[in-house]
Amino acid sequence: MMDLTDTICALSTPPGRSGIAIVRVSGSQSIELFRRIFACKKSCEQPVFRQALLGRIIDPLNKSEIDEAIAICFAGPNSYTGEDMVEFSIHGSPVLIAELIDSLCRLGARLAEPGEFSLRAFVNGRLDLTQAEAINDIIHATTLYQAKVAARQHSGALAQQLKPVKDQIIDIIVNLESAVEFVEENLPTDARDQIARKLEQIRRSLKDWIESYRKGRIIREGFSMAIIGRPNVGKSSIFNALLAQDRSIVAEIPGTTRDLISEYMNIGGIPVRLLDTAGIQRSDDHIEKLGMDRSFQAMADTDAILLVVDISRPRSGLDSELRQQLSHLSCITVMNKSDLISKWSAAEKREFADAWPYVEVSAKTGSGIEELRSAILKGLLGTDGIYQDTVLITNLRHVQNIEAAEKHLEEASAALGEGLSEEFALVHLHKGLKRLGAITGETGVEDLLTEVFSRFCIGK
Ligand SMILES: Nc1nc2c(ncn2[C@@H]2O[C@H](COP(=O)(O)OP(=O)(O)OP(=O)(O)O)[C@@H](O)[C@H]2O)c(=O)[nH]1
Ligand SMILES: [Mg+2]
Repeated sequence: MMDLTDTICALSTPPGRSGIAIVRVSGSQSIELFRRIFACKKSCEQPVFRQALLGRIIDPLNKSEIDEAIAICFAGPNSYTGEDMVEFSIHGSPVLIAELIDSLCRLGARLAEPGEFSLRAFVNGRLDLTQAEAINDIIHATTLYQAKVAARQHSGALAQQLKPVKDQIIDIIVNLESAVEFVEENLPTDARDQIARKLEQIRRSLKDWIESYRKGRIIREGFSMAIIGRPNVGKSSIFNALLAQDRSIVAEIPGTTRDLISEYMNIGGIPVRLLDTAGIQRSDDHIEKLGMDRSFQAMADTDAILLVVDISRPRSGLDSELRQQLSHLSCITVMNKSDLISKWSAAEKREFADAWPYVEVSAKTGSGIEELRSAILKGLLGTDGIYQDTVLITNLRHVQNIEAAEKHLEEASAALGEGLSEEFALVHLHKGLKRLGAITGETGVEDLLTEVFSRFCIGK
């Protein structure tokens, strides 16, 4: 475990050359280090906090100037980490950055471990765990939508939604504890029923969150989608149309695409790995067969499938075979070449798509491609991807804690239903509450209960 009492320093901007680089220092020695390394016209002895100071970074060994810089000092606890902090903005030259960091370390600072600034912010109560995790998600977001979802979490949205649920559990615990402490007999049946109903309601909220994890994971990690179909139906053309670039080779000759081609794109702010595949047909050609094996592999591995058919040609047995093979999955049927006269009747189209959504497109003219994007989002998220106000669980650690909490509430409910002593239910309620508290990294659930109980007068 790292020593959280040290003063730490690190480059906070990306390594390499840049106009400006920011080196941050945090810990009790920060201001002392600032005094020893920074020279400015105004006295640096008593820096004004939160004000940009123009000055020079001085090498502590030979007193020579390292660079002109701007420094901002923050006094704890009103800083990102909650400790005294200094931010130096210097010219973004790797040699200058290395020299400044070396000098800070020579004067007693230590290089920060990854995430240590945020860890300190958490330990010092500046952030809860979900907010700290959200910072990481914001930094690693590859689309604006991902960044927005993470920003909501950073603003404490998840913690806010958890709070009323935890309060309700605390309420139930308080009722049961007081029954155990102060009532001679067990709780009457109708009081038990009332508690069971409340527990049911809480479990429903938890289940909704667990359900939202699938969507949340898609937003956080993106998803993969394979374009599947017979040769020549226009898979590569649709791939290119969705990417809005000529990435895959398109030709009249069936069997043009022989290997998987993958490319990243962004649909409604969600990163998507799109796969163009070799057309599936009966073939004795060795290379074609290898290509098709990869198409089948892609069908098994991806999160979503677009099954493409060519409606300018009569429906073929192979289309139906493929439809049959994929029937256990949820796909989107893409009826391509809608710019040509359709050889499929409306009834045939509906029957083929069956329970799947279908979109008519023309990869050639681009018509229907936007509808296809919306259908993809709807298929995955159940909405057209427009930013919703509800909290999505995007993190595995969060969902695991919620699942565990839900199980404990179920056990508590069962114990009450079976007429067991209140203590059995209480054990599970405490465990469930602890798991919800673990999401935000809360340690003081017990303290909270003590506080709640302190409000009870003894005779009650
Ligand atoms: N009229 C029309 N032609 C299209 C459309 N989409 C594709 N094509 C044509 O259909 C032929 C096959 O297109 P591809 O995109 O190469 O088809 P594919 O499914 O990738 O074929 P393979 O890679 O061989 O399996 C090409 O000549 C395209 O120009 C469309 O919407 N309308
Ligand atoms: Mg192709």
